[in-house]
Amino acid sequence: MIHTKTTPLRDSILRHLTYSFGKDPEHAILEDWRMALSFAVRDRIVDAWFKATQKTYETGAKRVYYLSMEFLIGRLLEDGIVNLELVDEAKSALAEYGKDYHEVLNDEPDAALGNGGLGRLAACFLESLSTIGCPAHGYGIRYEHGLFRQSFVDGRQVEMPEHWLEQRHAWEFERPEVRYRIGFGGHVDTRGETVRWYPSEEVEAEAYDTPVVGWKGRWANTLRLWSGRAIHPFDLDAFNHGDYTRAAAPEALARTISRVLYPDDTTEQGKELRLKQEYFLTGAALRDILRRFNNQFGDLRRLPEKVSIQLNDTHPAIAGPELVRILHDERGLSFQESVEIARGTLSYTNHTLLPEALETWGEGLFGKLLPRHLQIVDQIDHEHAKNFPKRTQSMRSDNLVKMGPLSFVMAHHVNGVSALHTELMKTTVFEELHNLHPERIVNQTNGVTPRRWLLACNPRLAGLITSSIGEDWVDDLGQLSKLEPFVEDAGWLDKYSTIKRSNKVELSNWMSSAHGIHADPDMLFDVQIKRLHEYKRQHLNILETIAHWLEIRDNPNADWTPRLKLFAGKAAPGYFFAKDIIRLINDAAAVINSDPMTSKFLKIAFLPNYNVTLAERLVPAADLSEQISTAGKEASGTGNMKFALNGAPTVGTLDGANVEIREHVGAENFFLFGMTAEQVMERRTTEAHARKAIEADPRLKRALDEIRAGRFSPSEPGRYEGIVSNLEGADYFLVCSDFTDYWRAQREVDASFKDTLGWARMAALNTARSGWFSSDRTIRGYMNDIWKAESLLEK
Ligand code: 475
Repeated sequence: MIHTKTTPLRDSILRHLTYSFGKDPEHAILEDWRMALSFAVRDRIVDAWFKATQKTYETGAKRVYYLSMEFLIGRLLEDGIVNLELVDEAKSALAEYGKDYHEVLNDEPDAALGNGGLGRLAACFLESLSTIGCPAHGYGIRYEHGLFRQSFVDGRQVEMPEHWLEQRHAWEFERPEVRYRIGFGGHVDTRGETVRWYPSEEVEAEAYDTPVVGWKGRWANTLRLWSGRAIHPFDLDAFNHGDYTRAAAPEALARTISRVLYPDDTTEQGKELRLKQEYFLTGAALRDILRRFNNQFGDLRRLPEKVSIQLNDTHPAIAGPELVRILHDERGLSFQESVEIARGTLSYTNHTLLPEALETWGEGLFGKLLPRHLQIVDQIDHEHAKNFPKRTQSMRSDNLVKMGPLSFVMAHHVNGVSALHTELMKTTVFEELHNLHPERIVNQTNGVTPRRWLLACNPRLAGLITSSIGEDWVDDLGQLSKLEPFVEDAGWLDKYSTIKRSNKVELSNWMSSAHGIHADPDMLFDVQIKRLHEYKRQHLNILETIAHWLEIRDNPNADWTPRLKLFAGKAAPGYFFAKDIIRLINDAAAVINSDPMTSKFLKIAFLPNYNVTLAERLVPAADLSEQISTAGKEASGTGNMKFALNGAPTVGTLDGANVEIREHVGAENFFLFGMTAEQVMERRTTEAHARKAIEADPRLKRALDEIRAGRFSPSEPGRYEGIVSNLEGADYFLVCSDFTDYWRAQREVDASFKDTLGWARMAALNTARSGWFSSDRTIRGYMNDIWKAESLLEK
């Protein structure tokens, strides 16, 4: 083995620039430098990767497989540099060549192979699995186009295709030798006991591997993404007949499967191509898992002992019937035993209770694409009904295949992602199944990786923490509690606030150069960044902002706390209500930002194209974290954790992990408002709840009246009639009912922010008490309670 660790980074960069990219320093463009640095870092990751793989084979340890349709990994270069502790060396090496470290890092495209929370969680989990040294693979799809790029035209969201592979990508290894055939359609042949599926269409899944390195490079796991290709890529006969379109058709068709990520977050569309993608991922992953298992252990009865497969939501739920099909139809085990082995191997995470997110497939479509799987689902359901004759809920009713109940029945554990969400699962969607299988549901509250979400994105704060308590917090985040005594030291608090202020200056400079948005770093930076959704209630935020603006205008000489309202987030292209909310925020920003009477006190900015990289800029600079979903709707949230960790107190409802954040940081360091999940359910049954709330609060009424009158859309006064009448009418997400208390909480924020020292103390306590929200803690929870897997670093 070549010992790259002993080669200085600067030599390795130059070697790659020369021999991997054929450039000398004089002619290298920025991308060449970025690639050369990436390859130099990658060499060292590969060393760790080989060692980890070898140890996994040697010990015969259990392996964990995380199946997910999304991995929102973002950029990888800084992650690698930080985890290998190469920051200083990389900076000085580039400086020797006259290159700026940050400029080189900024050249990397952001890999947006996910929509939001679920995909980003999968990425944090991969990093934590490597930090902990748990042998694991992530399996996903190598989408050619990730989540669309968002821009605004006249305040409206416009979507453009994203093309992260257009620039050179440094991190993946193509594995042309790792290919599997994935079939669709066709017919099922039954001869006595022998059942065989003969698909009518086949595509090939080809593997691409990305190593994922953990803290200090002690371990590295693999993210294996599948790309679609044709088995016979080129129809020579068609070509010879001059039909060039038909000649290229097989290739185009097969590639369509991994062409694009569906941009719908928490809404289910029931599209044929989506089901194909789900089976493509799952089928390829299972073949790969079984091949590896076979080589090492052989006896399929040992599968649950050596393999744990986690299903990230129901998207890969076809794994249940597919595993049964392979074990029973192809390997000859009894149906019963096949089901038991599959269940011993599979576990399922639920990420949302929203009814529109629960996946179902029409049996016609499902049976057309996966005829054998439909039979197997029916049989699984039938056996389950036999064991539980009183059962009323089925995975096969209303001519549908219901992936939630299927996942539940085929998993040995089912988990929610925050304490509240897990309890609600037991009393809502999975009530009956939970009563039949009371041991199955467990909780694993989400977490975030402190390497990316503190050490890398907030180096100033990370530096202060390390100089105060040492560096062990980086992979043992609970140690942040050692900061508590410092919080009583005014000198230390001053350092803490100076850091926040520097982060705000840095963000302001970037906003001004990248977007021409000028922000005063002395304002309170109030941040709401997440997907646009009615349940997340960005419209509650903008309504309060408008009401506040009107009040400032009534009394422009009062001592208002200056605030910058920052928004970012994408709306699903077909979610018109959410797109209207974006436009309303942009329209309100245009009017309010140009009001000379209020501009000292209030500004609004909606930053376009929210992604992981933008979050890394915003989180360290935030003063206030907006987590204002209707209680009972946000399964967990993970942005909420990133903000608390980086010293932005929350204004929020008792929803998802907010509940646990408040318990950890202390009620006095959290701005709570709004109804509880129970009160929400109760309030929905109250007649005309919205009208009553509006009548009771003149501020709310005035804000709604101004929107309706076209104050923010003078050229088209009726533009927001849809939003206003929704809020006055059904208001399913109870924006009006929670408005008054939200307003009160925001005025409490204003008052608290004026007390500079008190605010710094509150922010610092948020940091000191957020140690529990590390994804390392979450992954250890999965390892102990669900996977029964071990770390190979502690052996
Ligand atoms: C929750 N995405 C957050 C986060 O657990 C939670 C659904 C269907 C298709 C594509 N994407 C989805 C989600 O359901 C999702 O992102 N859910 C989120 O998972 C991690 O913190 O509360 O909304």
